[in-house]
This record gives sequence, structure tokens and C-alpha cells, in this order.
Amino acid sequence: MVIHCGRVGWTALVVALLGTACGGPSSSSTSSSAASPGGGSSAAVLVKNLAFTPAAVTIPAGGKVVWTFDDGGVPHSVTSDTDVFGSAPNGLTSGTFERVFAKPGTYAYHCDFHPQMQATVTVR
Ligand SMILES: [Cu+2]
Repeated sequence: MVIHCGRVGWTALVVALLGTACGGPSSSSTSSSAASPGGGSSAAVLVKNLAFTPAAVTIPAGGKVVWTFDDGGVPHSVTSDTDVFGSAPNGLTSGTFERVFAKPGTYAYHCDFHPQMQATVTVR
């Protein structure tokens, strides 16, 4: 059975009895867009001038941190204080190192060559 909304009379009554509202609540437009998984959840750290910049980054669980090495040939490493992650042990002078952090927590790390270079990754 097809109900035409334009009519009045018994058709409208049937519509009312059936609890059907033609063109009732207008369909909401596409305004909702949740944060895309995997997107926009990374942080960048620059390894330069004997420092990690910024020294503290926060990412959501499953997010990624990308370190970029650019210190004029001075080698640095990204080494977890608790050895849960680390870049090449002999240091990097260029390029990037990246890691995905699946579990929430605070991850302290340092540079094996320059003990004063210390920073943290916080995963929420
Ligand atoms: Cu270093």
C-alpha cells in the first residue's frame, strides 16, 4: 500500500493511525564527522641543537611520534629510559624515526650520546 502525502481525507487519517509522519523530522544533513581513526593522532619532534623539541608530546593511544634528525651531522638517538623503544643504537644524523604507541602511559626517553637530552611521550 502506497500512501501519498499530498492527499487529505481518509489517507491522512490512515497515516495518523499508522503513526507515520510523511516528511516528519527532516533528515539531518551531514554535519557530524568523528575524528578519523589513525588520522591526526601523530606528533612530530625535531632533534636539533642538542635537544628534543618539543620535549613533551601527548598523543592518543595508537598514535604515532615521528622524530626528525637535523643537527648538522651530530648523531643523536631516541632511546627509551626503560628500553621499550629506541632508534638505531649508533645514532642518526638525518632522516626520521617513528614509533606507534599502543598503550597509555608516560614514556621517558633520552639520547644515548647526550645524557642531557631528555624528553617524554605521554600516551592517553
Ligand atoms: Cu644527542
